[in-house]
Amino acid sequence: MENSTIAATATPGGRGGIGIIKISGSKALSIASAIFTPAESTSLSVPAPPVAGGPGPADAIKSHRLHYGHIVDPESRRVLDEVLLSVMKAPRSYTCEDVVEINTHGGHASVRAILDLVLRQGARLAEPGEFTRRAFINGRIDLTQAEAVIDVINARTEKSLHLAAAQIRGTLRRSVEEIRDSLISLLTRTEASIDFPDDVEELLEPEAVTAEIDADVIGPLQDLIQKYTDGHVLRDGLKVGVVGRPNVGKSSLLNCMVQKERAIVTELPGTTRDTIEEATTVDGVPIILFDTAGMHETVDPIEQIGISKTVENVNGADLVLFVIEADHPPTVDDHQIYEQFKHKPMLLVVNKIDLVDPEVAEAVPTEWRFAKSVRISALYGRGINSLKKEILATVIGDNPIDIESGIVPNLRQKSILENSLAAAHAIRSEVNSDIAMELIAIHAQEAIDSLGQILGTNVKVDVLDQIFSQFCIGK
Ligand SMILES: Nc1nc2c(ncn2[C@@H]2O[C@H](COP(=O)(O)OP(=O)(O)OP(=O)(O)O)[C@@H](O)[C@H]2O)c(=O)[nH]1
Ligand SMILES: [Mg+2]
Repeated sequence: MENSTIAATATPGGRGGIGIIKISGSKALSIASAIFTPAESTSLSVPAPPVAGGPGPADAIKSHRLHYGHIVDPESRRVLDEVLLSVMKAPRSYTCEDVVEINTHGGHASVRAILDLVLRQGARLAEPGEFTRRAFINGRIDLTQAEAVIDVINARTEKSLHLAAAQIRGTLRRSVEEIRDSLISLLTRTEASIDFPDDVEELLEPEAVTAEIDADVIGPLQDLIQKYTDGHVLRDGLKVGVVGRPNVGKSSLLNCMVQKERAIVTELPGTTRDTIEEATTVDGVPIILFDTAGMHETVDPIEQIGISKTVENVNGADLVLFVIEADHPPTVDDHQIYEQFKHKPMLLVVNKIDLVDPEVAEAVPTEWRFAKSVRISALYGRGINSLKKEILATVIGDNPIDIESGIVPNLRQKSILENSLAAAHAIRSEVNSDIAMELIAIHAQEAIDSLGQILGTNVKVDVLDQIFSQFCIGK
């Protein structure tokens, strides 16, 4: 266990109904005793035994209760605020350490003053994610569950929340543990056959072992990797870049999709100079839309910077919406934009259909290849629902995301799963090629160690630093 006692504000800064200051560590109870005055003398403590050297007031604080009273600065005797204080003694707490939470009136000054007082009493300010990191270090949760805490905090839709909540309950952990157990069993038998070569036939009969690796290791690993591909957009959001010539209606489309006047729209070409990002939700899937500077040949240095930013941002998107005008045949600039992004999944969005005869289909160059083309009027909000449907269909396909299983690995976990899969394939080919048992053992150990990095059993400190730095302070 860590020795230092940490403290932080657990609620967002600014004005609010309540603000919560969280303290965790061996001094949490004594700090609480020093600064909290219960409204009734009996509410914080049971009477302390009068034995010299016996337990002090902190030991006598009742756990898993809410205590009503005031925070009083012990030096100045000044009352800082009226509060509710909750106490959760180790190990039955979030961090498995003594935890105290002070519920104060939300407001910058009150929360700040109490946190300062707590720090003056010997706590130190918590690092981002340090409470959750302690829950992990102290063995209450594994690393998949710790990472799911970030996902819960970041969840933008009910579906994303459902996935994160399932992962906190340990769905991914259980799948990974099952695969690891199979590998451990294989490793044990491999090591036994190294020690007792006469029993190899019986311990590692190639056909049976191959079938076993396929069913218990390779299949489940492939399944988990596929689940990332199918479902990561629910957690990470779908990045959709809107590109096109100046004035085709990209900003109008963004505004229409997010239903607010987010980007400036004018009849002047070159209105949008910078990439504008806005989030929305389609059918429970978070979508992050990027409106971009109109692309064309230009000598204007500001526009040129905007255009190179467009290319950079849109290259990182999951899907490109290429907007053209229904009332203009494609221009040289349109062709160049198509060439620039044709390597990406792309939808053609024909805008301004209100300006053309609905019976006449616009000319689209035959060499242009798109997942689909959708006709819209961003000005009048026509075709937007079909466009939303096509966005999801293009990226997710016809199969709805299986959120019931509750398992979608994140990018870190997925690349570890891929390493484990490579090691599992290596075991499979060794088993079938009569090569030394030692090599099978090495690959099995490799796969076991990889999976341990998902669970956090053998993960490096810098990886942990990187994971927990994504948290907010106070979690
Ligand atoms: N008639 C019609 N006009 C539209 C439609 N969509 C956009 N416009 C108009 O087209 C003009 C340009 O719209 P914007 O949304 O600013 O175009 P943009 O592609 O963002 O332009 P830049 O930022 O300059 O690259 C504005 O006058 C819009 O009102 C549409 O569906 N129909
Ligand atoms: Mg614009």
